Amino acid sequence: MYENLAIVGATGAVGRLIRQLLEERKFPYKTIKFLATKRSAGTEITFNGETHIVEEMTPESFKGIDIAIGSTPDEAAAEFAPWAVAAGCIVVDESGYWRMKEDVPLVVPEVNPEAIQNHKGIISSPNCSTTQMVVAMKPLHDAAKIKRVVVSTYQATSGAGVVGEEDLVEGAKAVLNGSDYEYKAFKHQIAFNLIPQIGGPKYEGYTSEEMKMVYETRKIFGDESIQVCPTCVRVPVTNCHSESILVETERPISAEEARELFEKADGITVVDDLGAGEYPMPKTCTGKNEVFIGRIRKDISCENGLTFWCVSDNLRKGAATNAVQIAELLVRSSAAV
Ligand code: 2RA
Repeated sequence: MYENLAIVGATGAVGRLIRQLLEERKFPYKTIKFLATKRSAGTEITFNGETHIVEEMTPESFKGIDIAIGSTPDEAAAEFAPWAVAAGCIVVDESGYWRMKEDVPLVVPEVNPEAIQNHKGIISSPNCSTTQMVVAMKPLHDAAKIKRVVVSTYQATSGAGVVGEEDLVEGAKAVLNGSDYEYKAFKHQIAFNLIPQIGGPKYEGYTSEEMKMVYETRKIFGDESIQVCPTCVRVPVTNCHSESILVETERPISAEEARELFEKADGITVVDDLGAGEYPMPKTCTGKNEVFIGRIRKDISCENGLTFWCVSDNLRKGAATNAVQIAELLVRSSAAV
């Protein structure tokens, strides 16, 4: 039984949401502790009506812990995960550090839940832009094998942390007031603007954020032949990433068939009535755990193409919700043994 939990990075924006989700979803546990770096240790938090003091994470923190859910910067994840594994704990990690390591399953429960069986102590949750795309791809891939994906993202400022959101709000005020504002998370003004760069240059003119969508998608589907051409753009929206996705499948899929497949799929809600002006938007999807799909239509330029619009809360399904769902899978699998 996995019943002793640790939340690592408990005071960050995603850490806060992980706590909220554990409460909302009545996650079963016997003991729970909250860990963070020295800077946030000592913070008082309330969880399920009880007060806890956030502890500084050390190698000793993980003794007796069964599952640690971590949402920390990469350097912290590189440090704490081996401590936890050495103590016999399973780590569900939200950072980018472990995702592409060979012995680390990269898991989205709606897509490859079976991959958790192969863990050697660490299970990774993908980058937010990948997670919502693979949930959307899954029913189409199962039905007609996706050969190629062309995706453009419209990524919210919360993906760059709390400072990203501040940059949008304070930057917008400065533009309207005609005053100056020094952007902290972004190289350029994000208010009333779009920035077609997320991450640094990585490969052949693609950014690190874009290449995550290529490599992580292939790893999650266990299919190196899937071709992905991404363009990632930061947009002046506080929360929820949106994606325009075009897939090319081995056999043609009609819009009607795709709508039926999406409607039956786990974790997807279809909102698709163009005439009534109904489609997913960041404003309507924020605070929700599902992946929302609309504007489902044939690619009129290619026989086997299908295109649609996909929106999801990047801090929830793109981060906290996916990590908590992986921990739920672990708990269910241990109960089944
Ligand atoms: C972003 N995908 O939106 C990143 C966060 N992991 O910047």
